[in-house]
Amino acid sequence: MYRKLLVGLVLLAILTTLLAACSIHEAGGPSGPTVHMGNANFVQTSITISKGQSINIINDVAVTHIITNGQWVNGLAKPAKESGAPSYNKTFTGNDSDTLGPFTTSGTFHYYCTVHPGMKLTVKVQ
Ligand SMILES: [Cu+2]
Repeated sequence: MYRKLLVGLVLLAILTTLLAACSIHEAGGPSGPTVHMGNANFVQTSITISKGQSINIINDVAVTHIITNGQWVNGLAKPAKESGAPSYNKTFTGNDSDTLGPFTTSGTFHYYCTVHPGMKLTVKVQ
């Protein structure tokens, strides 16, 4: 009986410590290049980064975005993966974030949202 209680308390203590560590990390915000998404758009449509960097993709709204390699051309979805582009296929479900990269090859790479026509991001790596 007391043993179970003790185990429970220890587990609770560990959980609390982990949660506290996580919240401290989030309070600092993501470091490095960051791109935000709105209701049907990337807030900034292009970003220039250095070789080896990754991009924090942050979904600021309660909207689903499916981001993958390719772009919109004249209203048509054109899936395509440039040579050297990190493969990406992520479903954002709302108010969430993810990391795109790292980009290890210099060049210009395109990503788009399959849900929202015209929603695309150009990544320039130098
Ligand atoms: Cu979208």
